[in-house]
Amino acid sequence: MNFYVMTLFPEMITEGLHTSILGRAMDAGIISLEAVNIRDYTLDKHRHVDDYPYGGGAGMVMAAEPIARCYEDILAKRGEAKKPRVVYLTPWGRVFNQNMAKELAQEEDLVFLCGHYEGVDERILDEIVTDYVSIGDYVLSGGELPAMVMIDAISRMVPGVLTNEESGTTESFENSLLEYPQYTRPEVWNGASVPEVLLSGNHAKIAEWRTERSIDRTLMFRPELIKDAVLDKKAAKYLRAKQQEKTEE
Ligand code: 6GU
Repeated sequence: MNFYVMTLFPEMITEGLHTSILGRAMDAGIISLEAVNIRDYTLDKHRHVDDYPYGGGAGMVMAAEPIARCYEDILAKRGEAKKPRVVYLTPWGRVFNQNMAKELAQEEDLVFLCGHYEGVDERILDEIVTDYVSIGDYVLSGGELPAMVMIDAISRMVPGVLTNEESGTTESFENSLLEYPQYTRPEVWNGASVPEVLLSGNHAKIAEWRTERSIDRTLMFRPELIKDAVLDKKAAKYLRAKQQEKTEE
C-alpha cells in the first residue's frame, strides 16, 4: 500500500512514522510513504501557499493552485487510470474509527491533504477530496498529526504489517472489548504482586481471567461498547452477573 501526504511539514510525517512497526513495514516494502511539500508547487518568488480570506475574518486560507499542482504530480507519479481516494483531515469530517481503518486498508494508494491556517480554498476540496475525516472532537493546529494517526491505524490492517503475535491487540478491540492488564518481571514490585493465576501455568484459567478483566475494564471505561462484544458462554454468564450486581446497587 502506498501513502502520499500533501503537507507543508513533510519531515514531521516521514520522521514521525519511520519507527517501530511502520518503519519495519516500510523497510520490508509492504507499505510506502511519501510526504510531498505543497510549497514546492508554488509559482511566485516568495513561495506563498496562503492568502487572505474573501469576505474578511481572521487568519489565512491555503490557496487552491499549489495544492492542485501537488496533486497532479502525485497522479503523474502513479501513472495509472483509476483515481485514488483523497482524504482531507478536518475537525468537521466523519470521525475515524477501526472500521474505517480496515476499509481504507483495502486501497492500493491513499492520498492525504493536510490543511493549516484557517482552512483551504473550498474549490480544491470540491475538485479532489473523496473523504472528509476527523480524529475526534477537539481542534488541532493542522492535519499532520491526524494523517499520522490514520496512517498508523490503516497500516496495521494491511496484510503482512503485523506479526501473528502483534495482531492480537487489534482483534480484541474489534471484538468490542478493551485490553486486559499485563504484567512482567519482577513478581513483586513496590509491594504489589502479579495476580496468582498468571503464574499458574493453567492456560484455560488464564484466558478466562483475562476475558473477565477485559469485561470489567470495558464496563468501567467504555460501557457503550459492551453490547457488541462477542462472548463465549462462560464470559456471557460473567457479564450477566456483573450487570445484575449493578442493577441491585
Ligand atoms: Cl482531522 N484536523 C484538525 N485540524 N483538528 C482535528 C482533526 C483534524 N481531528 C480532530 N481535530
